[in-house]
Amino acid sequence: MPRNKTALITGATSGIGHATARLMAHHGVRLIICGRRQHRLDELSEELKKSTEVIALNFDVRERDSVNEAIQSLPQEFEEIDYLINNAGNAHGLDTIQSGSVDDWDAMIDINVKGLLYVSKAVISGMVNRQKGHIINIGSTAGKEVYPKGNVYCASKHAVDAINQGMRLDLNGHGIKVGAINPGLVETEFSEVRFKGDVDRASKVYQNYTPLYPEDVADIIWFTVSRPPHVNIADLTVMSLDQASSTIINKTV
Ligand code: NDP
Ligand code: 8X3
Repeated sequence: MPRNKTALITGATSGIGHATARLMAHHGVRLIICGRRQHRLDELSEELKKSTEVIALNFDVRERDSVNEAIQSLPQEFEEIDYLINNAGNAHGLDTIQSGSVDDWDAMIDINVKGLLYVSKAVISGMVNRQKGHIINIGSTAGKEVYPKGNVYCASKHAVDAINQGMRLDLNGHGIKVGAINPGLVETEFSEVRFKGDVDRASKVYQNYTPLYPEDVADIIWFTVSRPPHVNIADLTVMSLDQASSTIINKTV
């Protein structure tokens, strides 16, 4: 009997990654859930173990050695990763280029760009050896356009867009699907992180219109991995009905 598919999801402790882990568990996918908040990894593992096999890996995607050690520590039965969901990431701050914090810039480049590369590097070699796999890079509408005060976050997501294209070119002919999903505004902990724990300010980002919810993006990720073997969703942008661009949102007030 063929074994169930195995997915490695970064940023599974919250938002889009958390919803994706739940949906994949529902479909019987074996899961490697990743994040830094151990209590969240423990809670999610307990929940998902009722429907599938789960391993939790605690590492910071910025730490190249930790990334490699964590992925190399996987038991044999989890070594063959079919789906890599490169989702971990955040915005840090919303400031003009002249007032932005260099620490915030470092965080966004180190996590959203370099972290994604470190995890990909650790997983792609096995995919190339097996000549199969599927990588989904979570980009953003911020990787397709630039909005005021979005400067470095937008740059990091434009980098994800370029990396997604580059991966697809280089992995062509190796049986590995590569595609990006670029959501607009999704109500998660994203804005709480961007505004450094200011919950009031964060909640206002999603008020007076209907944003996307993490489950909406999880559904699309599932659609993407469940296409026939010859179909690769290369690049998909999704916004809520109320959003037309990063700055045009149909708000009631
Ligand atoms: P959340 O803040 O809810 O989730 C972010 C996840 O990333 C958490 O699980 C967090 O886990 C993980 N993470 C953050 N930093 C690190 C790190 N240094 N090392 C390891 N894991 C890390 O946000 P979303 O679910 O919204 O974001 C997920 C992805 O979707 C991001 O790439 C984001 O840019 C993208 N996106 C979000 C949109 C939105 O409007 N929400 C729209 C478009 C794209 P932990 O803290 O436990 O490490
Ligand atoms: C997250 C969406 O518009 O806040 O990538 O940058 S936005």
